[in-house]
Amino acid sequence: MSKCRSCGEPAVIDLARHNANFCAEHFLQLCRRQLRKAIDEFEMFDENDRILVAVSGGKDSLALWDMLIDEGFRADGLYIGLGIGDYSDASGVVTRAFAEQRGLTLHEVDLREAHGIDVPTAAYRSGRAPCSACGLTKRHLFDAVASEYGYDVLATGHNLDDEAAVLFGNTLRWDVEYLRRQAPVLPSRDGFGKKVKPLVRLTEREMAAWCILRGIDYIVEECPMAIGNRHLGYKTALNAIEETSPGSKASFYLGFLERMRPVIEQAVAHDPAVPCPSCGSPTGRSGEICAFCRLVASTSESEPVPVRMLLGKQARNVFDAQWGTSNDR
Ligand code: Q46
Ligand code: ZN
Ligand code: ZN
Repeated sequence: MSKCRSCGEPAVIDLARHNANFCAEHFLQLCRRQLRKAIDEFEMFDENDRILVAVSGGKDSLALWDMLIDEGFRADGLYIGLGIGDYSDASGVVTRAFAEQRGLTLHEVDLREAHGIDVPTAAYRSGRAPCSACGLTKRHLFDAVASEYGYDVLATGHNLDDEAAVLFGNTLRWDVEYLRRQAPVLPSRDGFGKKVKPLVRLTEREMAAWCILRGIDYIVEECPMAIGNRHLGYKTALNAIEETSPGSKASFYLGFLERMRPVIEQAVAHDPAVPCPSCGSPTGRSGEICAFCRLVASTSESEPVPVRMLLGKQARNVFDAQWGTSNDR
């Protein structure tokens, strides 16, 4: 049996990118160190800040919330009911259970109750890709809730795999504007809090292991809208590279940040923020109604559209196997 690099006791995990094995205690310690390093290196927040963690019920966001509390930070949760069929219902259940078991504060927004829309319906009626409608909705609600309750920082559970996959996609398309803004920290703007990604030095597999070792129940299924999408394809490609060349993913993304940091910081510092005349959220352009308000205005009167209607054949098969075949799902 392999031994822990730090103490020589039996190991519970091998981490090829560190070329080492670890016991539970020293693996958790390594995760805490990587978290701290990201927080300090990018000056994300300190013990005085009030942090709002966007939690989805998945391993990354629950692990992040757990780690921040464990490290003594003041962190509350925000769960958004996106209306993505049974997936959303199940993710709400595990998120609430996590908060209740630990006596933590969880804010909740149900998109349909609060704004009369859900992600599948908004995507279908507006012709937007589901993740695009979802992304702009989440960004809007993160800002709105953080500013309503006066949080200093909004933290999301994006990990190294996520960020490397986004970087890979942006690089394949040479999307310079996105590359210039792919930062683990977006500074606060006009009363809207800072946004941070404290897990950028930790992988998806490490976060799953964190949850298992800490006894955290999380929703294992991916969001059905993600099945077969480009982003997952980029992750698969990077995993294949990582397999033969451990550490490639980290050096690709963290190397990018190291070299591009001055360019990125300058780009995000000068992003314009003009309030939307309808909801007050920051938008890029003066006098224009923001994308979220336009989405609500154009789709809130529509009949709900089931998730299955938005899925391609392959995704529908996976979805049916996970959640059943009823047409109203
Ligand atoms: S929840 Fe939303 Fe993700 Fe589902 S619809 Fe896409 S963006 S995949 S993180
Ligand atoms: Zn050990
Ligand atoms: Zn608006």
